[in-house]
Amino acid sequence: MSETANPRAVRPRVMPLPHDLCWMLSSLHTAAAKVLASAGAAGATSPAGTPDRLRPLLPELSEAPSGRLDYRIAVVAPMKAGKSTLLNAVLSRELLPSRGPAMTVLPTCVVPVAAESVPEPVLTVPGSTIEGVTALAHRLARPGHRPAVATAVRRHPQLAAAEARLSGTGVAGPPHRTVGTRAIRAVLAEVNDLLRLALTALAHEDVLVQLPSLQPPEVVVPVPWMVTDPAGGWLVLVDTPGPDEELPPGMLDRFVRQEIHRAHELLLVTDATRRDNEAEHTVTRMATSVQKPVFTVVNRVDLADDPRNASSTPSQGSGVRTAARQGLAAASVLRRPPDGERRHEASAAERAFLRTAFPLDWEHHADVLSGAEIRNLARRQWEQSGVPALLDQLITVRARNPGAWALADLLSRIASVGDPAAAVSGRPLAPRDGITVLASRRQQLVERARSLYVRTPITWR
Ligand SMILES: Nc1nc2c(ncn2[C@@H]2O[C@H](COP(=O)(O)OP(=O)(O)O)[C@@H](O)[C@H]2O)c(=O)[nH]1
Ligand SMILES: [Mg+2]
Repeated sequence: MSETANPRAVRPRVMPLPHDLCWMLSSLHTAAAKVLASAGAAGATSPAGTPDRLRPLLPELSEAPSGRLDYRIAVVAPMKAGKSTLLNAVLSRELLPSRGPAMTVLPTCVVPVAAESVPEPVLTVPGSTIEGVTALAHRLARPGHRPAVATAVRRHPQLAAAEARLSGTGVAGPPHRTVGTRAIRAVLAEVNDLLRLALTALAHEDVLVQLPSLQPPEVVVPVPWMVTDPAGGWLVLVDTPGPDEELPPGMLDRFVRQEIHRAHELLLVTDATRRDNEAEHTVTRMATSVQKPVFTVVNRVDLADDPRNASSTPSQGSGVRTAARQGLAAASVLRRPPDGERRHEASAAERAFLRTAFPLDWEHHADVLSGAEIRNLARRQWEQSGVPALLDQLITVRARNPGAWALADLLSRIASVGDPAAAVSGRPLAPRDGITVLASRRQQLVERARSLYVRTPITWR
């Protein structure tokens, strides 16, 4: 794989998990491989179904001894609940495209890192995704498809820019690598608009079959709340499309299901202004049908007419209430501009913030308030937005030690396949039986990890 096709190539190198854990993980992997190798052999005593449950864990188990693991949190929600805006608020910059009409089609991975290690966000689009998107653009540009494209744009005027790019000379896919917030937002918007145009104009063709093979682009983003780079791996936050009211039902569900399946944990965003609707039920069902922790955010509380709606946190797991747009506007003012960032960009952030804080007379406030006063107001709005609570309760603790969180998850999944007590009754296991060895190595790892991460609120099982 070429360097530019590999998103991990731009992640900063991080400290691996402690050496003895890596060594123990290596022997755990060996034990698991032995259980699988002996499965089906005459006299094998594995509990029924063990190989089938263990086999899917083998890729992760073979990766684990490297000591650098991803911990994935998928952000799921009905469309327009504010997923992209909420992630932007967490990142303190307007990085992921967001707007009134539906935007996100392709999931996008975000890897937060310390501001010191990467000066500006870097987007990498995997080679296979570039090829897939370019092929779709070529198909859309064929003269035979023009009427369908024109009809799609009449229905969704926000896709006019995507149509215009098709009629230029030489249809090009997205670049492998893009640096800088604004350029990244533009590339992601172009990719998502093109895919939406393809889904709308070529709905009768096999576009849907191709879509799930597109790999998510990945952005490595410096964030103000990380002082040092993560340890033991990387936190990956995944922005997903919502079940979409502007596309036929179920069209993007496969993307969402795929990301829910790959995630360790889910961040479920609901809309305080539109509770109890079908889209919310669909997403909640998807999220709760898998046995994964769910953290819930009720967003847009600034717009909720009914304070009872605004104050309700859903029944699943823990949660917070947010006003993501307000949080993002405040964070954009508070983020220290990197050296060389032009002054007019800072004042654009201040104007955008004042618009959210004083919708009716923001221009007056822009005239009379000093920069320091605006920052003070932004600080207060940031605190009230609920985004700091989301950072405190869910994100920063995982971002510090993503490897340990991923390890805890892996070990608990192995527990369910490697428990000797689950052996078929009446066939006691010999002490050297593979599954017993696997279970005891797993237990040793749990005990060692528990003592190493005693200050981290991880449940080791
Ligand atoms: N008033 C208000 N608007 C919001 C909030 N969060 C998002 N929005 C707006 O809702 C629209 C859709 O947001 P977006 O993040 O694209 O939603 P997504 O489809 O879930 O990713 C955008 O116009 C956002 O500016 C919020 O907390 N309050
Ligand atoms: Mg979105």
